[in-house]
Amino acid sequence: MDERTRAILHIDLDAFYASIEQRDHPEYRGKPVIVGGSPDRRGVVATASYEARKFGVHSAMPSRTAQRLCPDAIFLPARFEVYRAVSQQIMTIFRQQTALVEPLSLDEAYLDVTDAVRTLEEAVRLAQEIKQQIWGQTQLTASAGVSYCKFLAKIASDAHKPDGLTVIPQEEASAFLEALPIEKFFGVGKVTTAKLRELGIQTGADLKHMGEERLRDLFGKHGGQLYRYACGVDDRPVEPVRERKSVGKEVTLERDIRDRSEMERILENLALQVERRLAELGIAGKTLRLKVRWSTFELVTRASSREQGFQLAQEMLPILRTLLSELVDGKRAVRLLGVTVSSLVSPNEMRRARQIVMPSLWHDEHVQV
Ligand code: DCP
Ligand code: MG
Repeated sequence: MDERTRAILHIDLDAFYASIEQRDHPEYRGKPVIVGGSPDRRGVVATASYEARKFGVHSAMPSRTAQRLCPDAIFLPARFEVYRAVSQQIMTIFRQQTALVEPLSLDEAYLDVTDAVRTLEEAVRLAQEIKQQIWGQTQLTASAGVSYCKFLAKIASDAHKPDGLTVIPQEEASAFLEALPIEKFFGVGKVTTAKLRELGIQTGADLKHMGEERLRDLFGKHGGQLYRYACGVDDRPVEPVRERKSVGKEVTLERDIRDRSEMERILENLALQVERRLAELGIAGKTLRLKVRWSTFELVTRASSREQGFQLAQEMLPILRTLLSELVDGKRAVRLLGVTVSSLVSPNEMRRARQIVMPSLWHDEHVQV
C-alpha cells in the first residue's frame, strides 16, 4: 500500500438491541421486535428488528406510531446491562486487531488497521475475520465498511446492512460520492438536507459543483467540511481514547420558535435522549446545562448542579423548565436548544450520594468509552 494511504474499518452491529433480544429469546427470532418505551406510556423506539423495519418502524419514532404501523410487534424494554456487556466483548475483539479503536457508541467503532495490512484487499479480509469473530463469540451479525478514511468507511458499513461488507477503494471514491444522495452524507441532518434540496442539490456531484466558497457561505465551517467530504477528503485520525466529559444532545429547529410550551416539548425529547445515552454508558452527571441559540445566533447557557446527580429525564425536566423561564421572554425567537449533563460520575458514587438502592439498570462496572 502507498505509504500515506490508510486502511480504515467501520463496524456496526445490526439492529443491536433487538438482535440481542432475539438471540436471548429464540421465540422472537424472525418476528418484528421493538426495543424501547411502551406504547401506552408515550415511549419511543430505541431500535427495531429488520422484520419490524419492513413496516416503516425506526429508531426515535413514538412507540405508539410503531404499534399502529406494526400491530403484531413484540415490545420489549431495554436491558442496558446486557447490551453493555456485549459491547465490551466486541470492543475487545476490535482491540485485539489494533490499538487504534475509536468507539462511537455501544455497537460501532472505527478501526485504523493500516499497520496490520499490506493492501486494501487484506483489510477486507480482516473485516471478514472480525465479523466472524463477532458471530462466533456473540451470535450477532455486524456490517463492515472498508475504505481509506473514516467518512467513507462509515458510509460503506451502512450500504449493505444487515450482515454487509462493503469496500470503497480510493479509485472508486469519486464516482461513488458523486452518485450519493446528500442525506447519506455523514453529518447532514434534516435541516441541512432541506436547505440543500431547496437549492436543487440532490447528490454528491451537485455538492462538489457548488464549490467550497458557496457551501461555506451557506453553512460556515460545516460547509467546508461537506465540500471536502464530497471530494473524498477526510484526514481525521482514528482517535482511540476520548475521555468523556459530558453527555449532551441538541437540535437546530426547522423554524425559529417563540412559544415556551413548544420549547418544553423539545426539551423533553432531548432529555429523553440524554437519559438513554447516560443509561447506555452507565453513568450520571451532577451538572445539567441548558443551551439556547437565539435566532440572532447569539448563544446562551444556564446550568444547575446537584449532589445527587441527574440520570432520568424526569429529574432533568423541572430544572430545565426553570432555566428556560430565566432565559425566554417570548420576544426573542430560538433556533437551537440543547441539553447537556456534565461532571460525570460512576453509578457507585451516585448511589452513595443518593443513599438509596438504584434500579437494576445500574451495575458496578467501569465507566467505558
Ligand atoms: N439507539 C437508540 N435510539 C436511537 C438510535 C439508537 O436507543 N435513536 C440504540 C438502539 C440501537 C443501538 O443504539 O440498537 C445502536 O444504534 P444503531 O444506529 O447502530 O442502530 P441499530 O444497531 O439498532 O441498527 P442498524 O442495523 O441500522 O445499525
Ligand atoms: Mg448498529
